[in-house]
Amino acid sequence: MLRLFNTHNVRKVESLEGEWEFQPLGGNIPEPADGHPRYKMPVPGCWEMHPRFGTYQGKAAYRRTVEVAKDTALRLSFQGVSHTADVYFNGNHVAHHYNAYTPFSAVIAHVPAGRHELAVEVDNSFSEASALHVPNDYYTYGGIIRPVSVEYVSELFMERIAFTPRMAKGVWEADITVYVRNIGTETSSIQLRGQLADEQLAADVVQIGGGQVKAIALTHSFPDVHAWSQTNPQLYLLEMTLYAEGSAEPVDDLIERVGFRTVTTLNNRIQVNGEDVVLKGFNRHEDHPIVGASFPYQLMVHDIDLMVEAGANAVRTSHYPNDERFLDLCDERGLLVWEENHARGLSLEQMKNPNFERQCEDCNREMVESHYNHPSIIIWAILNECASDTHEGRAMYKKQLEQIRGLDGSRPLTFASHHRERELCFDLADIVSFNLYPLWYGDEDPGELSDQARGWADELGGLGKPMIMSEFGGDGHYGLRDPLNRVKGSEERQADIIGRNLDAYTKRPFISGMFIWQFCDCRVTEGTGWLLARAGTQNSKGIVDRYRRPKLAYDTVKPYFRQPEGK
Ligand code: ADA
Repeated sequence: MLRLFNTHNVRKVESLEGEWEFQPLGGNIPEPADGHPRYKMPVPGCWEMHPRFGTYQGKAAYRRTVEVAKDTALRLSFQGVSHTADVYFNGNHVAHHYNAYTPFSAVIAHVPAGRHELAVEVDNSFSEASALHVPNDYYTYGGIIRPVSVEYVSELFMERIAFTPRMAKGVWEADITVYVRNIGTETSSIQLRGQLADEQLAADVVQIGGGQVKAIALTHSFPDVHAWSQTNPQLYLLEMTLYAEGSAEPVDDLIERVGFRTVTTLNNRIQVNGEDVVLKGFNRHEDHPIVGASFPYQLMVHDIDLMVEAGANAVRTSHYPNDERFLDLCDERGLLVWEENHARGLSLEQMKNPNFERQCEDCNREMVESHYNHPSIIIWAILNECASDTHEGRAMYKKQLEQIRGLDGSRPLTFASHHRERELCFDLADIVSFNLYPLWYGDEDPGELSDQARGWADELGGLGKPMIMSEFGGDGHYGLRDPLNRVKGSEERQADIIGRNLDAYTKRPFISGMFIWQFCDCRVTEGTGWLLARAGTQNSKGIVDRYRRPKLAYDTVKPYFRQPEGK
């Protein structure tokens, strides 16, 4: 399953899900003398699922054939390869991509009918070349972890659609921009037509030069549509079809699924469709003991069902862009999403890695462009707990927030900070967000600390801005029960900590959101130093364990999350 809805009727799309040939390259795993890969590996999947490669970090080659029925141009679409990919088609290098969590594609202009070889060299090792995937409090799996597909495209096709809804004098309108690519050598005249709900859309004839991409914009009113909201997540299919000028025969099509909603931050609060909301939910890593980071649809559903059952109305994609199908589910369920770029806890020294800024800016662009149309995403964020307390770090925060604002002016921006009164970047964001762990990393009272945090925000550039408690919680080792002493690490203590945090935050009107750290326990990098504090090489602050078995804290959450708004 590539998306939770059909994206094409004209363009032929084939999933490349299945068993690919697999061969680790280097490391202490012998390579076959005949050069023929020795193993088979499911795609999508993490190679850590294989009994021989549970801890393998390094390079590996995936290989399969692709049957092409007729002469065509192909677009290879990769939703996520962890963490660096080099793609070869019949031995020719056609794509390079860094970052496990954002999609990329490769277009091959002239492919004759017949059998072709597709090979992907994947690398999940840590090195100077990788500024974002570093030893960390989550695990960098290896493999082609998200879906891959091959699309038959003509010389002219639609790369993407950006849908921006707004309310104008009580009627929903939308700006729709279609990015059309011409991989031919000649200039072509094209026309776009489309429909959404019962409205027919049409753009004027446009010329596109050979090798160019053209953004074709149209604006339309939709008087009869219903808003997307948490309680009524109304979705519509936006179908665009591309024609050569004067022809009735469609050349290409692209179907997006959209929702009409607005997000604002007025008077210290966050609004969806003008209504104040308080975000109550979880930080969720894409991590599971059986599938690693490569989630099948039903396990995504299971996570969302557990979060909604606990009363959550929001989820933070800590600390990277998520699988598009998970976001599709959030669109359908009315779950509000804080999506963020890929970074966790990078020091200024790490931010000075010569690859850091480019890798972040690539991630930001790919995240916003590929996930732009999800109504559930109401906040973009960057650089969790990085060096926003330094002037050099501030320059990078400023540049990235401006980049994202330039890509999308319709959503508020934030970043999660743990720098307290040393924070230098609150003035750059629309929402101020704090990662604080009262009662776990210190014995401060959650209420007093959040009052103090509001003070820091007001003094440091966050005055009048909504405030989110973006992380709080504590370890709770599944099965470690201690009803008498309730020592740190027991389920009882974790429940107590989360309960006291929620009790404080739900009583404070100046808090517009709270995300428990974290939804599920997750595997972390086996390391030294602070990582040694992760018993069992996992972060055990989930309110469910890695197998999604609820801990005592799971029930603690319910009365606070299910509390009616505004109480
Ligand atoms: C930080 C970080 C999280 C996690 C958490 C913890 O706030 O943002 O990713 O590492 O600490 O468990 O201590």
